[in-house]
Amino acid sequence: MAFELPALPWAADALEPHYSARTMSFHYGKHHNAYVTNLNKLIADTPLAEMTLEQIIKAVADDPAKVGVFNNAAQVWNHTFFWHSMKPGGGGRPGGALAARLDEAFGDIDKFAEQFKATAAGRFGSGWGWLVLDGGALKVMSTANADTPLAHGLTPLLTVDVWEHAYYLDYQNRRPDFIQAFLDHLVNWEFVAENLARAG
Ligand code: MN3
Repeated sequence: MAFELPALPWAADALEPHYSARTMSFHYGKHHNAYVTNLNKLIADTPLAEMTLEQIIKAVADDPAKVGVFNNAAQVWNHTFFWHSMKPGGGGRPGGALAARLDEAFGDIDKFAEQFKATAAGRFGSGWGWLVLDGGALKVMSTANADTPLAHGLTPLLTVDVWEHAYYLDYQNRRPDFIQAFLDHLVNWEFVAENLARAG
C-alpha cells in the first residue's frame, strides 16, 4: 500500500491573510506531495512498504544507508502534523488544563511564546520548531532539516515549519514575523491539548 498525500484539515485559503492559498498550493501541493511521491519510490518492494509512517521513521532513523527514506518519511509526517497544528482563527491563548501546563513549564504563555519564537527563528538553515513532551515535561526545541522529535523518543505536541518554502512567498526573509503570525493567529491549541491528553 503506497502512502497518499493526506487531505488538509481546512480549505487551502482558510488561513488567509496569515498564510496564503498561494503558499499552500506550493507547500502542500508541491513540497508535501513530492515527499510522499519520493517516499513511495524509495520503499517500493522493500519490507519498509509494509510499515506505518511512524514505524518507518523509527526504523531508519539511525541507519546511514537509509537517509533518503528517513528524510522523506519524516517530512511527510512533519508536514501533516504542521497542517493540523494550525486552524483558521487560532493562536493566542489556550484554555483550561493546557494553559496551566504551559504556565507551569514556562512561567506564563507569553514566556512560552517568547521561547518558542526565539528557538524556531534561531534554527540555522532549514528545520522545524516544536513544543514536545519529554518524559513528563513540556519543552521547546528545534530540529534541523527533516529531523523530527518522533525519532528521538519525544512526543510532538505542536510544530512550525521554518524552511524558507514555508513562509517565503508571504513573509520573504522575515521568519520571525511568520512565527509571530503563527502564534497570534494560527496555532490550533485544541490539537495540542489532544496530543497532550493522548500522551497521558
Ligand atoms: Mn515545509
